[in-house]
Amino acid sequence: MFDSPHRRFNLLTGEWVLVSPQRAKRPWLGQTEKPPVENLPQYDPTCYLCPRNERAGGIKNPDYRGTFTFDNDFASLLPDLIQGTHVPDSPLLNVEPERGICRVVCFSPRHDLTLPELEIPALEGVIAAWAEQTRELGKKDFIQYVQVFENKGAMMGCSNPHPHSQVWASGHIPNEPAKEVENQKAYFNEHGQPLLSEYLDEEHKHKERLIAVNDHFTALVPFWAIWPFETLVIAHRAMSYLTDLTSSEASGLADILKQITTRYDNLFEISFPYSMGFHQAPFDDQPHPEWVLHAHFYPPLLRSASVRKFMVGFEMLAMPQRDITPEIAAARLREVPTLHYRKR
Ligand code: H2U
Ligand code: ZN
Repeated sequence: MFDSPHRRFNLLTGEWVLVSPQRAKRPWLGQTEKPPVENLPQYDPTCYLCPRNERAGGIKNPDYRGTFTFDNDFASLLPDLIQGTHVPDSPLLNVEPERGICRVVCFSPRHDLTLPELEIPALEGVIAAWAEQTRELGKKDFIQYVQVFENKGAMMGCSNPHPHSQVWASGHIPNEPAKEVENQKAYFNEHGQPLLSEYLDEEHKHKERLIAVNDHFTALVPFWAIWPFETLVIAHRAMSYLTDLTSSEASGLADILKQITTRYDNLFEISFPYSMGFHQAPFDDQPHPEWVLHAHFYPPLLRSASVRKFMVGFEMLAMPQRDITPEIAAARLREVPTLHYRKR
């Protein structure tokens, strides 16, 4: 069945993806990408994220040693309630004001180290910083959702190789988490168990989509993956927020993040681009027994370091489509060495 065109259902979003395995061998004469720059300096005097350097607006970064978090100087969301937003007098022109807070979390003072190259204690520090931002922003009365994410690589529109992530906290629940709330709630109400816990058990029975497993987390290629090497990192215990992680679970998450990003880099022996982020439950003053903390990795690369997948045409107008099957993608990610190529 997995050799011919079929569609698979994404339990989290309630949407279908078209899989066309027979198409994986088509020739490519289209755009190719430049490989990411290797051999970056440990400190770059022109980088706005390196310690002691100046950012836009003249603020100077401290001489930080671990992680460093600051308010985004070009924030997309602002905390102040602006009175007098122009509201068109028509139900067809629907608009509401949106408030929020945007921050940048630098992973390390080192300009040249990415997640897979950080040692476990440094990764635990990054997870602690994300959890602290979640705690601090999630308790504000005008915040309903805290989105932690990393854009990595120029291909994903990341403006600076200095390892960093972002936190956007917003007054409304954004589209993707909103779909996940709805679908996880519906499943929990019907089955009395969290959707992702049951899905995880199912994947552990089949094993063919698993990439990395430890006591507290599993990384796998989801059955309904859209991006060629998309992965999902799922907590073994149903929890709502990064702040719910025990210290051994946080160490387990650090280990899984290191394993999955190392495998990504080793796949084409480049610093692998992606957008990744955590999906936590909303801060809407309701219990979320349906929620299982998880992270999505969406990498754009398809068959080599220089050929990316474009979400165009049928994908834009109809539905997402992929060529190589999630099972083949998982096998390729399992095949690569576990030691980072730059350490070999
Ligand atoms: P990305 O490259 O991942 O998009 O993130 C960089 C962020 O850093 C971006 O959101 C912010 C940009 O607004 N930034 C500052 O806050 N201060 C600066 O001096 C430059 C960039
Ligand atoms: Zn830097």
